Amino acid sequence: TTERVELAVIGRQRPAVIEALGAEFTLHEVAPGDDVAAALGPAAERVRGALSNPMVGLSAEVMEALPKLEIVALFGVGLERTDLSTARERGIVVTTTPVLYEDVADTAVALAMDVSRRITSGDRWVRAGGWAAGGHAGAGRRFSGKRAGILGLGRIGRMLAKRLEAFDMRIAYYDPRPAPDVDYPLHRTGLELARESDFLFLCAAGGPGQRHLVDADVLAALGPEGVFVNIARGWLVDEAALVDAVVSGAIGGAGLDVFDDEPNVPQALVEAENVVLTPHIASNTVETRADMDQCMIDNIRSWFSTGQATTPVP
Ligand code: 8YV
Repeated sequence: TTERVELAVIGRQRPAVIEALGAEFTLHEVAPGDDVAAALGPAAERVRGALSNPMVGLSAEVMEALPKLEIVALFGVGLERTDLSTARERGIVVTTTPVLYEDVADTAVALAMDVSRRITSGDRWVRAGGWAAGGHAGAGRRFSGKRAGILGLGRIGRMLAKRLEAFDMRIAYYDPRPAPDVDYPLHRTGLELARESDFLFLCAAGGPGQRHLVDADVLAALGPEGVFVNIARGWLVDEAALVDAVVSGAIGGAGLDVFDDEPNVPQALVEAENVVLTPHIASNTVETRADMDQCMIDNIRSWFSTGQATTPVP
């Protein structure tokens, strides 16, 4: 009999992934927050693959606890909690699911338009009976034709730009690595970009040193008519400064899919009328989740049958 390859399942994974891989591999599920080495016991010595997600990732400590680890498959694209340098040293392959960019870009458009045209706010008002009571809905601000600033012109930023072009927006960007193949004006800093934007979209992947990339100064530069959208990561923003900016009117509004301490959202944001809040759903469509499932399954299967992953991090 051939021994089955053993995999550690870190954090919650989708049933379709568990079912498909469980038919071919021996899975050891580790509950979120549990010590991986302790939870796996002697199996830690045998585990050759790990499944995780970007918000949990795979730390150097966990890699250390898994001496035979060959591959880490992440359900998503964020790499900030996975120790890439340890993985590189050990020759561990890290894979992501690079199939979600369109949905995330769509969500950025939806949030920006929702805030500026007061869609969710209007919905609340209709449901609360404000319209039937004979009131007048307050005016929003135009979305089309405005100046869009994209902070981080990676794959999400580029797909967002393409969508915003259809709304006749004037697009500019800031990225520490300038993109030679685009015509959009590049600003030297995020602050400068914010100053020249009506809508500021945070699309940065976020590496070391990017914490609070968007701070009080950037928000002040965006200004009282400006709208800030975040579909990247909460920790890239000084959330206390964002709360201040929204409450004081230093910015016009914000559309936020990600937060510093998910699932906790600051109460001041919950109470703010000029803010739209979504629960980290930018990539959460039936179609994309199914593609992400398949991507993860393909990477693991392919690695253990051919020695090649399908979507490794370069
Ligand atoms: C997912 C994400 O919602 O890809 C990422 O980095 O943050 C999102 O796509 C998340 O990874 C689900 O675990």
